[in-house]
Amino acid sequence: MSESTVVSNLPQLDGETAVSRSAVVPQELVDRYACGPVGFSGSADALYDRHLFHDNVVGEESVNARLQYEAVARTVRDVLSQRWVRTEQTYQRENAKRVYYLSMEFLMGRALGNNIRNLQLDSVAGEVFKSKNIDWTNILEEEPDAGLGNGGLGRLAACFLDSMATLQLPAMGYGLRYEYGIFKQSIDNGWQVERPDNWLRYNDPWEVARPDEAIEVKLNCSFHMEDGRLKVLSNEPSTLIAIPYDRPIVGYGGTTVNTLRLWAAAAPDYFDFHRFSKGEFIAALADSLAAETITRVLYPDDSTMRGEALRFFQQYLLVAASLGDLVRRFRAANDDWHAFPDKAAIQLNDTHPTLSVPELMRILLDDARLGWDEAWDITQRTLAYTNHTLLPEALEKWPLEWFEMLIPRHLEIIYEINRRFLDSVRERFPGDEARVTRMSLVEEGSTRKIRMANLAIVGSHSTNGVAAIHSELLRTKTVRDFHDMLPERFNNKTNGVTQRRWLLLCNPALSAVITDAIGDRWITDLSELRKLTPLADDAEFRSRVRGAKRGAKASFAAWLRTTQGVVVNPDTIFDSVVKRIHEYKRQLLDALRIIVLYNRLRENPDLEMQPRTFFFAGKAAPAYALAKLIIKLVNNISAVIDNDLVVRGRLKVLFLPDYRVSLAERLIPATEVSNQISTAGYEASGTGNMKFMMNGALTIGTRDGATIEMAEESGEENFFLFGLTADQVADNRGWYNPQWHYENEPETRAALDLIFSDHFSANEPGIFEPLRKTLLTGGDFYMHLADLTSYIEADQRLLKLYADPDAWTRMAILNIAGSGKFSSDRTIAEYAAEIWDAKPCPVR
Ligand code: 26W
Repeated sequence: MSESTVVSNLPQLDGETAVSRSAVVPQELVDRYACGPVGFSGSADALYDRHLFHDNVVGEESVNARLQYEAVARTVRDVLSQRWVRTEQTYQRENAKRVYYLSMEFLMGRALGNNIRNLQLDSVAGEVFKSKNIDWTNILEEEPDAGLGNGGLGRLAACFLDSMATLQLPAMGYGLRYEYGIFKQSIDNGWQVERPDNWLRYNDPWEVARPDEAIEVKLNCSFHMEDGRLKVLSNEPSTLIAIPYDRPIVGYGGTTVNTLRLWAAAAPDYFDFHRFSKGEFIAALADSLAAETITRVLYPDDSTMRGEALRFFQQYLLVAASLGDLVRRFRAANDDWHAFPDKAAIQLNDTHPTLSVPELMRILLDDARLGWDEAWDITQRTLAYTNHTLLPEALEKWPLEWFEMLIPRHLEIIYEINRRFLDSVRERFPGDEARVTRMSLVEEGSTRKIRMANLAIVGSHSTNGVAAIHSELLRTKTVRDFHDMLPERFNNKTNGVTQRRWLLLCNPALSAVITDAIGDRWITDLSELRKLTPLADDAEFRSRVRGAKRGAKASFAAWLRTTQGVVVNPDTIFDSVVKRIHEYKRQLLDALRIIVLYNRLRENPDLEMQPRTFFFAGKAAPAYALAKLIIKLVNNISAVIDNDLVVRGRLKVLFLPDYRVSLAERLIPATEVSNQISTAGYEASGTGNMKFMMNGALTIGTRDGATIEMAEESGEENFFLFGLTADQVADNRGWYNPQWHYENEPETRAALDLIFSDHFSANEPGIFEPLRKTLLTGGDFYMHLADLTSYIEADQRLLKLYADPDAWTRMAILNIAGSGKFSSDRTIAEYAAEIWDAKPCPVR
């Protein structure tokens, strides 16, 4: 293949041509190594070969799929590397206002397919694969998912990076380079088993270490290892080093390549110098392990805030390193500190990076030597906070003593912020000391704590929820006192997902059907999908959409058979619930629905019922015993149904282990029924719901999170909504009695009795007893039983529609057509305009 093929597939930048790129290098060297310092001047084949044999110093006999993957990825990185450099050069030259997205989690998934697609290198890559006899699908499988996140919040951050690059915003993600991402889940005898996710075992071809840009982080304590555990010595100040590892974020079209900068903790070279000189050379070096421990592993909890000091250190490291880095960048181009809010917008992804408030104040007070009022004004105008959960148990509160031990200066600053803030509360609400206590940044009690959400709201100019109902509940319930006082700070930004990964990349067949019908502008403007509305009545188009869905089901079934030896029938209805396992998300409600259907078939084997396959997938926090029991229940139901001759072939339940981005990319296109069944008022937004919708699944769900807005967009008549509303849930709390449903609803009772009779646990009697407390005697906090009957009713309506393929597909098309609002491009455009005041800065 010629070099011009490769180069011409990328949009040319001004003054940049294939010739001028290669002209920089003497032709002799180009010929010998076939790679130049600017762009690349050799053919892609040659680049690939060079990486394949030279990077890992191997001969032909050692080549395997992993090495091929690495070589392909490095070749792609060569292609984008100079655009990446150029992107940063442009931002610097223009001194553009930057957006910094601070997040403890980035659930990126795989990069190779996405980068090739966004660079529009598909055809070039195809040629290389052909000429090198590479099996493309195998190669993609070699890339481990970058699983640096738990679930929705981390995946949202990843979608946002894609949208910010595509919208050409001068944006950067800051996170931590965990050596171990979210644990790998396997299932043993129905139970979840966790294994470490050693995703960096092999060289990661995407990351670029930049030790020369390391940041020193000063602490008021030091660390060392004792019996394999991290020990803290207070009042012994020390320094940690944060080393940045950059990953490219390729915008669609390949012009903008932004950066995700992940920090790894390390000990400085002079770490524990006295111990070196006292002759304890080896011991001191061994203790440098202690420093590296800080970014060793992602905390796998997304439900409860656990008081882990190491997590607090992680948060401080992220904040201190990122702010140190971005302030250095600001200072390199600006003399006047007052310009800071015009040059930087910092978004806090949940409260996890809230230490940014005192850290930025410290920088402005102690380093810049500004007065308090100026520093405070700059801090507030720069920072903005997104809340992602209404669950009180997930709201972060950190013990005051940890601040004292690690960052006493920050505590001093927080006290002063609080003093001034509470004065203003008293001024506004004289005599209302109860309110003052509620709003204080400090929670009194046996262990005093800092309330991170309060600190984030007070220290920023914007607080947003992630769907309309969620933002409303924030304002009226969760942080109502703050809204009373500072209403102008509150706003909503309904979540979205990137259609590049969640439609274009993961569902090529449906993408082609859509593009054939309305052109490809939807790839960067998802509202274009509205043009599909009239086609819902076009029989030819319906049949194409049906064909794409059928194809995706067949490929998913084939993949399950070859990779896990599981057989599912693509002629059954594919029905999915995939998300973290949590009581409020109510996977248990889905299990009860299935048991009701199962009972109907057992009672009346001649009953007509379309055959169905129910997919469950999701991880439970390792310490969340009930969530793990729910996984066990689903697996046991699955096994019992498989062995029951009456229902075999009509109902099948499958728990897919190790739910992750790359599994979602296969399952979502194949799904026909999307379950979004959280207790109304508890799911902040949901984003899986949107991915299913744009892939032509119909939603059966509650009026919660963004599902409400999805139904608004497509019309409620095209949704299967059921259950209590958030208001009804709140109003019924006082007198709700699950026992009533058990006593008065025969099918509810039969379903529960079947569980408690050990029908699904014949060899493990009694294991599901804890569910009795959850669902019956303990009050059923998430109101499963209140919604079960209406869930079944909605399900029956859905089955009736499925029996009419034309009517079903028509509705699916109307759903796709209504999904345009749920692009993260729309969400990011709103953040940029309404929170960040950030403008595109095209790379030149
Ligand atoms: C204390 C540990 C911890 C860690 C993560 C607590 C809470 C979290 C996250 C806030 C949980 C999360 O991922 N929330 C989800 O955020 C998505 C993106 O906004 C929403 O779509 C989901 O509804 C919300 O549950």
